Amino acid sequence: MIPTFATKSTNTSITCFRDICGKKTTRSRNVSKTRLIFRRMSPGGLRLLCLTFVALFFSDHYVSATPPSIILIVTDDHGYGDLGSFGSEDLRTPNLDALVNSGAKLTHWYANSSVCAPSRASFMSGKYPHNAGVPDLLAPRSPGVSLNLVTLAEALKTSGYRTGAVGKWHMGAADKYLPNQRGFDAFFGHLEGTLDYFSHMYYLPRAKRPFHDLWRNNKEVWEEGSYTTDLFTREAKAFIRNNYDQPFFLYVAFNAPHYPLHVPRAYLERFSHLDPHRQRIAATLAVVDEGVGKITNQLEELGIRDDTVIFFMGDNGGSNEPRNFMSGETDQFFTGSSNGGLKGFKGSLFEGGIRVPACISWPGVIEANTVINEMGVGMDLYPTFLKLAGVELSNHELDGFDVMPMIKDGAESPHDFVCWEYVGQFAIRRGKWKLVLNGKLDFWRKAPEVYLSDLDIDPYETNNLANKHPEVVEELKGKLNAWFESVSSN
Ligand SMILES: [Ca+2]
Repeated sequence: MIPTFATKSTNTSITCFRDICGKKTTRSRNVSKTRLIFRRMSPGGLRLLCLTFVALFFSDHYVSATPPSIILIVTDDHGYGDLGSFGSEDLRTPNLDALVNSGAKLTHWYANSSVCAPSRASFMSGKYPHNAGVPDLLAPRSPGVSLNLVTLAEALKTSGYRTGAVGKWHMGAADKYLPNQRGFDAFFGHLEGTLDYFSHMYYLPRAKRPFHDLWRNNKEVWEEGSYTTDLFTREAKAFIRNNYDQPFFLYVAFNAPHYPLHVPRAYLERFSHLDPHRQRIAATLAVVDEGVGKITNQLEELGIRDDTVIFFMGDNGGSNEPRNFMSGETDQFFTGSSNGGLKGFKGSLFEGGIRVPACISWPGVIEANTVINEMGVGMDLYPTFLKLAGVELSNHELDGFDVMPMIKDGAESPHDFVCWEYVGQFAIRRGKWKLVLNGKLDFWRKAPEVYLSDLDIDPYETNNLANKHPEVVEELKGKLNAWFESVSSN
């Protein structure tokens, strides 16, 4: 039950959502048959024949022959406005912009939470954070995504994919919750939510016992002095080189631009004209951008770019958390992130905390320069990727939907509505309406308790329409309350 704001509940459950828009589509992948034959006959194209037959068996997805490889690139605390292709005029992100322009730019893509761990748990499980067992941030060495769930990596691995994870995990660091235990053949990165970019020590304000946190599979490794973004790019490229002769799923989770925003001086100097906070974000993202360019170039060099789907998204909105808790800085808020004018920051359920830059690129299948303004959310990645892989979705209990019809065929969003809850804040978006209850602007600053916006005419949530449209408030409260009861019961 939603405290304070409860209205009469209904018996609606999240499983009903699927009944509303459980659409299927029939569409063949529009690729060159000659190229596909070549791919299958070339040394690099000796993909698993059994997967080819599996893919052909399922006619209602976009793959006509071999399932594509899938790369999911996630950035950390990346503001909606901190990308050239999403309106930034002072950052330089040519490689990410090229990726966005090569496929579909997703202007209304949401994270399932305004903080790291729940957001990631959702796309790894296909479920709302509460149903994934991770409704809140995870403390060090905590359990994570529920062990009774099949993770996205496990599902793809079962269907023949090689699976790799690089970068920030933060989906459970206790035994049994580690990447290699949750479906990844290979892992290189850190298990907790934040770390020093050069020493790779766990980095949290007032942490009494900092510890080292860099791992290759289940073994601790030491690369002190090497910059994490460069390490993760190196490892992503290596995974691709080692696995490109068969379908693979690679999860690349850059820890940038999460605080403490350490960055090599050479990159800082490129942006010396910006104020110090903005300079930090610009420099940190410049290294990420170069990494994305190197990863896509690796695909090109191996001749598999057209056979690889790349999905990119931020894990939550840009942050105004202090940059460096140990530096003696006294600024209360970091001012370097831009959410492109959206209201609020990381920690908030207003748009700035949950709407994130995102795109999907698949040359030859998704037209370049496509713009999708329909609503999608992180938990949709699970069913979308499984469908691309030729996996039957009816075998999985999911809260998300396959969004390829929305992206490829111009279909409406599969969601009648999407809900959020984060430490007592609640939000729901249904069509143009967005209701936030007990909302905050970040981790600290409160907003009016009941806040209704019409996103069509007011995307920045500047005008509270709660008093003007009480009937809409009550309707959305009812749906939100029913949703929260359904996820809380798990
Ligand atoms: Ca984050």
